[in-house]
Amino acid sequence: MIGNSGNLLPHTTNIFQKKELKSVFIQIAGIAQYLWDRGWAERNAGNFSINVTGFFNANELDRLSFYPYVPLSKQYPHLARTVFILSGTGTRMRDVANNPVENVCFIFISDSGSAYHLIDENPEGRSARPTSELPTHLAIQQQLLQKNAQEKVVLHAHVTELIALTQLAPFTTEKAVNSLLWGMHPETVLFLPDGVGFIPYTIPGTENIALETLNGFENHKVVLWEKHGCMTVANTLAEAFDNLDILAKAAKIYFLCKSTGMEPEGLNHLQLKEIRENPPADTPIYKKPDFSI
Ligand code: 2HA
Ligand code: ZN
Repeated sequence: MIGNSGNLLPHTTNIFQKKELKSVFIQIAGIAQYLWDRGWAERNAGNFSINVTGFFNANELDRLSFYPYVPLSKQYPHLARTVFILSGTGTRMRDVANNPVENVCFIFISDSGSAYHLIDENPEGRSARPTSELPTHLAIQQQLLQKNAQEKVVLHAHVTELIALTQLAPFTTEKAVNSLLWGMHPETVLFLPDGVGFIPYTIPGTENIALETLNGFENHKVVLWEKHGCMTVANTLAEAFDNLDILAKAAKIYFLCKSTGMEPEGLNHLQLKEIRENPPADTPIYKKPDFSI
């Protein structure tokens, strides 16, 4: 890392205390607590990124380029001059819940998109560094911007129920896992009509998993990482949690049924088609059905 630390924004509010971001920090604390409570974030598991560029004006963005400069191993041209809040590497989700300011970091992507500036002005005196899954987060965030998508949040968690599902050979294809998840509860197809992408086991934290995950997000809002966990994109951290919660519920129903020694019936093709075509009027994020999967 090169460059100065010190307080380089003497006449502006500390970035961690920017009042417009207060509600974002409240949501970070709340969702981190849920992830810990659900057992989906053991030790330092799980991470997230939130594109908060919209909270800054051009002058504020200019000042962020004075902070320590950290080269990236890959260039992200579409992320030039964007600002992200990221969970810190090695931080525990339960600590993020108790003290988000101390356990997240802000980065500002350089003009060329080949480096980031770490906004190391944490008022608690310790600046977290970005999550080990930074390459995947940046790749997905760039894909979202390129698609002009509304989603600003990428969340990774070790959702136990979904990891268990990917340990079972019959569910290690996209078709099989979606068919199972959709069949277990009507709300799965309602809220996740495009289903999930499935990435065969790959080493975490690498450019390779980033690339594979990117492919999965071409057509899905959630991507399962075989035997590891899942990644989701959403407008807010709360909605990102909802996506995982819906899927965990479906997987749990499957395991509960199996624990009786019997096979669940599942919703049939016609029942699923009916839900896709006639969603309840109050379904908040229903989008046009896509029958191509
Ligand atoms: O943040 O979950 O995949 C730690 C992890 C890496
Ligand atoms: Zn993980």
